[in-house]
Amino acid sequence: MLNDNKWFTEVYPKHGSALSIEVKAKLHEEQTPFQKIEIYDTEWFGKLMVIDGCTMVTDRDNFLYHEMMTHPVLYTHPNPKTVWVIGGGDCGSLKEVLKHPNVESVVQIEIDERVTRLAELYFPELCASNHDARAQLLFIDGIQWVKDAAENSVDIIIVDSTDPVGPAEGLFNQAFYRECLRCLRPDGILVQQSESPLFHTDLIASMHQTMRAAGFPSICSLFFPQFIYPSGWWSATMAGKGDLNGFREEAAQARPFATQYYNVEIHRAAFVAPEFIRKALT
Ligand code: AG3
Repeated sequence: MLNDNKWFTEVYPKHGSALSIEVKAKLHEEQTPFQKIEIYDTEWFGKLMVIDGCTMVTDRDNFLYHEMMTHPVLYTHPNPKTVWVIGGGDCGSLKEVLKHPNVESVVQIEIDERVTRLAELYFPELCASNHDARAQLLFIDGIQWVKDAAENSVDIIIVDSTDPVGPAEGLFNQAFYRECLRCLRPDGILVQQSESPLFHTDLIASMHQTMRAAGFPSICSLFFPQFIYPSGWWSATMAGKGDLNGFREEAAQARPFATQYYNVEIHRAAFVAPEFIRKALT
């Protein structure tokens, strides 16, 4: 059995399973007005951030999630210039978006400033682009931000949130999607982390329904591995104001930056839905 002092464990009570990561030490723990944040140093994954008992990022494997939350949507949109990241306080998505030279401005709207301050301390690599002149970091409620924003004011909205409970719950409903649709310009795309295809199939199906009901004409999900999240397999769901068929393959092939996971073939393959997901979506 695992010695509790040496392992961080996230238990998935509804799915009769758990994930353990061997840790060297707990480096930090605090309760913010929004949530409990813990930072660990691990044996193999580098630093680990945990929020309310749920794994968020490690040095070792965050590239999978952050590349797949950003590059597929940025190479699907015909000409993305302005991007909002809702949540994303560790700044990993922000950093990937800023790799795109044609992007002119990125606003990150994170409700809990402590996530970003701790990321700056413990995950400096993820925060390496925080001072890019195109980046703006706000610490306010993303739901309110979208409500207050002008219509037709953004090309891409990336919702990089925690699970759909607690502070993130209001990011998964029709009212929020309607506001996003209103803020997006004509070719605009919303992309949102949408949990595990295996454990949360119903959530993915209900997101598709709710996005459609909110008025988005095209919706599709993409899939990628993520060891530290429940089931080790994760997804993101895109909702387009226009169609989502415009993969700018040549631009993706000629991307002027390095990636560890994303490439043209991964992009195409990621959108292939397994049979049980197709069924759940019909
Ligand atoms: N956002 C998705 C976290 C969901 C993890 N869920 C869990 N461990 N139960 C992560 C933020 C990365 N920028």
